[in-house]
Amino acid sequence: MTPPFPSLNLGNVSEDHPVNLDNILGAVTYGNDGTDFHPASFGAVSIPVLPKGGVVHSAWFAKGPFVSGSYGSLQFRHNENVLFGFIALNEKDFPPTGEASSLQQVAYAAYSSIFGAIKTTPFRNLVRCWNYLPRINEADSGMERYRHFNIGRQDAFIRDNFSYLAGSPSACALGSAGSQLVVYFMSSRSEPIAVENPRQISAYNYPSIYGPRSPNFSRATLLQLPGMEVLFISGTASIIGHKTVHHSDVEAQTAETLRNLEIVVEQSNLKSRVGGFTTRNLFMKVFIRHAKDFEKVVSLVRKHFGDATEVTWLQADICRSELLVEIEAFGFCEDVAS
Ligand code: 3EB
Repeated sequence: MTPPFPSLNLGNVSEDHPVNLDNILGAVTYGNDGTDFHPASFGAVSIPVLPKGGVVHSAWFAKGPFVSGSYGSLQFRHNENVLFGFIALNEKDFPPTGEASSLQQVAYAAYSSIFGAIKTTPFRNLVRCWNYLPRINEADSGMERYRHFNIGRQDAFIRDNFSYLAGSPSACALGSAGSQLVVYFMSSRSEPIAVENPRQISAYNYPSIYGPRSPNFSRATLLQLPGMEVLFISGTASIIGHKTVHHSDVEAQTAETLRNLEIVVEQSNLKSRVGGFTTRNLFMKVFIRHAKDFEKVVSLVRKHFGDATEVTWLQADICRSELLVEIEAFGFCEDVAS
């Protein structure tokens, strides 16, 4: 599926089919083998590809000319409208102190770098963040590591004066292998519009039973680009209100997740200029906790969306131990007036 709108597009590229690097804003390599890079790839996310392993280079296509830059170890590349950035930090470089765990510190450092970097550019609106952290559901000093991550992330937003409540970027947070926190992101010159899901309490308002600091993300963000509007849907799961529903039932969780996706697209259309987003032409990443559930999830997702939706299937831990599936999506619609 190739949308006819040129400003921004997502797709998987392979080394077998060399693509014009002049058309790629940035790419990230998913898969087991961190050695297999595409020349456009900024780095690796250590998450297995389903069903057969291998690697997927997930690329953002955009119109050049591009300008590349760095800020400490953070790498970025931008055109006139959007900036793509990538940072990977090693927890071992942040020994725990009495105040903060390694993961809390590394999350704070990664986000401080992101804010520092985008403040040196005109792309100061954080639109979308992708977070990958090792051993996401493991406990550290009696608290789940994901919750340590949430403290460091929110601290950085507060310190750098970025909105951590309404107006937060869309995001996802998954478990990965290795010892690095990997965060990549998109930021923009113009301000995105945040979208929430009325079936769910906004994540930034989750009660403290999910940790001392709420995760700061919006359910989706909308961005106007020349000739098109784009939609970044956050990791979406089987959550109603603030509660996980359908414990231990991957099919019911998948069905609930699909309903949540439908609602987020509906809500996005209410806030969009054109209102032409549909769930029939999304680019999705589906994260499945247990590889054994692959067939069940594929069959429900395919039944729901048909074949127009381009899906990358990945196996990952999800940020609540009872969640078995999470789906994120990118959508687009033509906007001739912009
Ligand atoms: C949820 O809805 C599931 O911490 O950035 C989804 C998307 C989830 C993003 C994040 C977490 C994040 O709460 C988890």
